[in-house]
Amino acid sequence: SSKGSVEKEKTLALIKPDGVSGNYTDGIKRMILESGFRILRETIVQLDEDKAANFYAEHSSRTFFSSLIKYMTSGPVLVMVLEKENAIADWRGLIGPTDARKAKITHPHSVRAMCGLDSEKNCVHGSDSALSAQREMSFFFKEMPSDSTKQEPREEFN
Ligand code: RTP
Ligand code: MG
Repeated sequence: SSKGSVEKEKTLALIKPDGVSGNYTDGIKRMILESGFRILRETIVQLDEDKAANFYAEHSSRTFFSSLIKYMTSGPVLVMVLEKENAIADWRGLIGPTDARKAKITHPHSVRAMCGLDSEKNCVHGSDSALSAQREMSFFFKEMPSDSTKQEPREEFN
């Protein structure tokens, strides 16, 4: 607004089964909070094959798809909604490149450098666009506003 409100953006973050079982949850949350995100929602979920396949439907024709589904259903995941300005791109930046081996070299302070193993077992997920963030937040949190990843604070709080 004219009184200088900041439009905050939301994104979906997910700690994959290797991140949860490897006890990286607290370290990842610390990185999230130290980077200025608020954690608005969180829940632990055990994905079944149908839910994992739906979540990663965009990759259904890829050679790695069945391996990805096996990985994502191998144990519980921790799902979070993060909020800050530029949350979608900033969370993708904080997690680093898909291949954790590459992350350890090129982005040594990234989440995937800390807890990932390779191009599949990379310990975290982040929405890659506003459309994905909207879809993924309502996939896990049915009461999330489905129209936008942005949220204006109420005028009286500005
Ligand atoms: P994510 O969706 O999980 O945040 O990861 P991303 O955008 O960095 O990578 P994406 O291309 O969307 O791939 C989704 C997940 O599939 C697994 N993968 N395995 N074996 C492989 O070559 C391969 N490539 C991708 C990873 O777990 C990746 O995060
Ligand atoms: Mg992706």
